[in-house]
Amino acid sequence: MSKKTKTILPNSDVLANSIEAFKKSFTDHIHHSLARDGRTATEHEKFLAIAYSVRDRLIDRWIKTQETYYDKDVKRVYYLSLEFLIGRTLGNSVLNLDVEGAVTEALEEMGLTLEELREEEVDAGLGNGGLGRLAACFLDSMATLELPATGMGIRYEYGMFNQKIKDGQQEEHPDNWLRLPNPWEIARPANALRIPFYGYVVSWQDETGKLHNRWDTKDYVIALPYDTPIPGYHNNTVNNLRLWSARSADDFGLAYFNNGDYIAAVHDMEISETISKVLYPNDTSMNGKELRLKQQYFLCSASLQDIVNRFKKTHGNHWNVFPEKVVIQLNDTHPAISIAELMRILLDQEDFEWDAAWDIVTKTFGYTNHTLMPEALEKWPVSLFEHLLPRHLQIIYEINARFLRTVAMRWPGDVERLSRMSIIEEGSEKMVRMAYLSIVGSFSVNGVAALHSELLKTELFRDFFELTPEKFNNKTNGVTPRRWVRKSNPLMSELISKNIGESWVRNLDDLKKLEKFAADKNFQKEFMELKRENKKRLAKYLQETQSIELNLDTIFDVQVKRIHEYKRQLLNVLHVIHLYLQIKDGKEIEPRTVLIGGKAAPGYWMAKQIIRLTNAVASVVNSDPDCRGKLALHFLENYRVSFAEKIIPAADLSEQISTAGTEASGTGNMKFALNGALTIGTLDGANVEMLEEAGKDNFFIFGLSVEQVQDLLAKGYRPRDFYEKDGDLRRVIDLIASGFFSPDRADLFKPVTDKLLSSDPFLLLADFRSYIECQERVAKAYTNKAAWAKMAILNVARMGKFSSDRTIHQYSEEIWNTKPCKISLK
Ligand code: 26Q
Repeated sequence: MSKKTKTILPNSDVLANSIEAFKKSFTDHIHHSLARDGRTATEHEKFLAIAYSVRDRLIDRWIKTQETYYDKDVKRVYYLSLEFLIGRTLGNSVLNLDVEGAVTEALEEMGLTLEELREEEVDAGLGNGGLGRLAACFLDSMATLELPATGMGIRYEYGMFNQKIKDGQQEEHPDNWLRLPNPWEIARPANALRIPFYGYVVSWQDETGKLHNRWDTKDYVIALPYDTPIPGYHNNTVNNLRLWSARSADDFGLAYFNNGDYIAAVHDMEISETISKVLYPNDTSMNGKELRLKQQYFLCSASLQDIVNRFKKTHGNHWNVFPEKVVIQLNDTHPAISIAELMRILLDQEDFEWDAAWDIVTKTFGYTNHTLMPEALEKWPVSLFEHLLPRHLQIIYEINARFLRTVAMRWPGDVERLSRMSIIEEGSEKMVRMAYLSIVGSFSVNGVAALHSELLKTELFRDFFELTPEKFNNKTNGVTPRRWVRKSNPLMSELISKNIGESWVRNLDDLKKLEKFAADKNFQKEFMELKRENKKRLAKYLQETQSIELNLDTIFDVQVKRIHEYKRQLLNVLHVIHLYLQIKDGKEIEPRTVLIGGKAAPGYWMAKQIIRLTNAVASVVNSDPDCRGKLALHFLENYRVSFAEKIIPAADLSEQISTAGTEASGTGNMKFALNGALTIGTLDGANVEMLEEAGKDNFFIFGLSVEQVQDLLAKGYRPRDFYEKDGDLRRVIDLIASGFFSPDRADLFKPVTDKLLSSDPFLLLADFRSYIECQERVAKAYTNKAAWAKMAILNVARMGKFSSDRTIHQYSEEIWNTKPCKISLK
């Protein structure tokens, strides 16, 4: 868009936000976009028609936003991520556009409901869990704060798999989410780019003796961008999420075509399109497959070409201002090859000298780390790089050589340190350490909660912190209050707004004003009533979709998140078995419904065993008449964003029980607390900061601290000692080991108990007693409804810090140096 081109604004009459205008849009789309009439349109087509009607109203703001950024030549932030776990979009767009009333009324006048049509939308499940959902919350906050931001990712044809439980075990089913049209995306074939792979490096010297390199390759894939509008809350900003889809190059099979093997040529074209075919479903252990590295480079190359093209359109070759106009945030190390890619562009295409190029690169990138687990740290074989990205490997070697020289100067003779800090790990198979590349190539390195960021400095990246302490900082995660409170919990939102006004949706700290109602009997009553309504809504949904019957008069004790040993769903199950034994002993317990949900990585055997054990215990407990009305356990199938929106508002108790020092932050913990659940948790990740905000009287903390965990491991942890000392623990473990929960295969869960007794790397047995006692305090607290309500209300009132608006404000001020840009529609 040049300054001279005038934006052509559509007929404002058509796009008014009145009830009548929405009705007209809807029927127009049923007719002209979907070729149906009111009688033949399916429910899904009705969803599409209202989605198109809403999208129409985003378009002029979207165009205007992008035009304003260009005209004002603002500094932009690009958020690069292999995952954007968006979920559904209709409800969110309707809310942010402030057309909820009109859309609801328009649909009602046509005999439809927004709530029902919303259920027709399939989740955009383009992420695994926390990291992907964080990226989605950040998009909402960046648009709400009017920041010139663009998300860049991959348009996977298959997102996170759909989970089915068959005979108690997880089955993975492909998520073919694009089988139905995606009304939110717009393909931009005009902006497609070529992505090279493989080939070799050609080097030559010019007359002056300067060495030049060029990456020569015949293998290309086309990156086709699809844009999705990201509206801010009640403002005119509509940012862009650009997702790249792989297409074969037109001339791909030229050799075949020339030989007349047309069919073979078309068949081969398929192969290049596999790059964006499927999301890798593992979220902790890294998966060293070539296709994954291809996906990463595909995203990085496409995004950087796009970023550089946009920069050059305004600034030509004035590269010195690049870092003043562009900042790129790396969502973990997954897009870290961007660092080598920008170097390659500057050196080989823009003819830069090394130092000048490196100066620009290291002023451009920020890196966010999301994990302390060593097995999740990305490492790629040098041999794979050599084959796929030979020029990048050369550049990484040069970055490393120069970097190690600075280390050697600072610590002369410390060869140990050089090998520890090297970007290239030596060994039988040489590896590229992506985290070290990210640290060296970035001006900012951040963790995602205070504790996590401290541990990065003192443990994982200690050497790097010693060298460049100024790079290290913390940005505690947050969640968007629009989706996770205002939209998912309309009843609580209404109660809050009725008492303190609506400002909290944008300024979540305003929830503080609820403190004065915490002891108010009336408010407490309304608060507990709406919680019960939310429990009823969940119960109805579970009844309809999974034939699960819930008892509303029990504590809803919920743990939903990816299944991983470090998150300790197994500790939760041990507690359920303990309660079961209590009931069998004739003891009275506070009635409880334990809900556990989440996906296991398909190749993670132990995580799948935990699901299987949960279902096995559930079937015993739920069918035992002694447990009726007292204890129930259910595994919730296919946990995903849209399901979370129903589960979280219904929870009384939120389980955040990872071993201290393992969960970087957690974000589900924040969502639960903001929805009026109390937390039972360890001193891990963001729990520490939530406790600080809520106060220790309003938080159920148990277990070893990070220091205590470290001490115990240092002096030699012997889980069997805990087993032998604790009779309750012994009974629970023995019951599982005896085959009680697997009568057809008595040894089925032996590997689970054996691991607990032999190594127990996540210290379940060490924390068992403390957990049980804490759960007893929870049960006791729940008997006093007024006291419970007060604690829950205080939690809501004091969780303002955990808005992703606060997080993004800090990224913007402390890392990006970006400024808000108001969008005017005039
Ligand atoms: C890496 C290489 C190859 C294949 C897959 C991966 C991969 C993919 C996803 C590795 C890790 C992930 C996801 C990590 C993740 O979700 N981490 C979570 O991030 C949240 C947001 O910061 C935190 O709140 C959680 O504590 C953290 O576990």
